[in-house]
Amino acid sequence: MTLLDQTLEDTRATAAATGASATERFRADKASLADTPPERVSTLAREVLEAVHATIRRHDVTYDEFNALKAWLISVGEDGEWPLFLDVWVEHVVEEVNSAQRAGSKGTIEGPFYVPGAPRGTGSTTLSMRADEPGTPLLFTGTVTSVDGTPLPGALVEIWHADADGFYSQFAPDIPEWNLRGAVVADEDGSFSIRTVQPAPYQIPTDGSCGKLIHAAGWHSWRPAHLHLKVGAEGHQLVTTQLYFPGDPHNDDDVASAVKPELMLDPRPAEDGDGAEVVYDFVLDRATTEG
Ligand code: MBD
Ligand code: FE
Repeated sequence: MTLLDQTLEDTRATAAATGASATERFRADKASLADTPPERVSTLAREVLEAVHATIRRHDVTYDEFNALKAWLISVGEDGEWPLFLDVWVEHVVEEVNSAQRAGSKGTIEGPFYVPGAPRGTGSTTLSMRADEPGTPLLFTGTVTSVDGTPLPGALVEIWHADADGFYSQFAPDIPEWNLRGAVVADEDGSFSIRTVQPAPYQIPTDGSCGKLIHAAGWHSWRPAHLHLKVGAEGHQLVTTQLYFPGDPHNDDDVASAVKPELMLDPRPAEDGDGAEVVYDFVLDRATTEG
């Protein structure tokens, strides 16, 4: 590779660069091991392995196929794409079983690109963005209340999303650190207001191991355009969610299976004529008292 190729390469959001950032992020925030009793570890590991064995028997898997799997698993790690793989193809079921008891706002998967500690405003905020940030302006307002209807002043609404080219700051090169990432503290009446731009649909990197699987299986690599949010308040359960835009061709076949009808926005042309505005209210379940 020449120096010029190297430079061109470095300015793109390669699978390996994105994967390395996502892996580092995961290790910093979440990699402490759950204290799982050996009986449960044994049951879960055995059942996963039994499912693999059953698939091999049902389809008479060959040694060539077994070796292709080994090579692919090795490369997922080398590309740093385990966070991507697990969040795209597994997390939605973990979210499903862990939110089944909730009465308040629906959540969905977090995905690999959340970063804690984004700049924060009070009541209303404009997300940090470049002077020439591409995309349709979006005014997003709403309230945060408890399941009994009580407004939750001081609730924290965190938001992060891709830009109008489908890239996330801190996971793609040449984007300012906190671009399109921010948080707002709800007012006395539980209301908040966020100015941003509409994100583009997100494509899983095609040059990495997850992309290779998608290509080999004849699947597609797209997530519909979405806003990510975490909404939390004292004494209440944190909701991690995503909101989607009507009309996106991938709302019905999200590669990450994370769309729910309750998460569809209803944007209208903005009153000031510039872009779109949308209202979405969050309802939080009370924190459970038992651990
Ligand atoms: C994303 O933006 C995302 O939200 C998920 C779940 C996986 C990959 C990229
Ligand atoms: Fe995302």
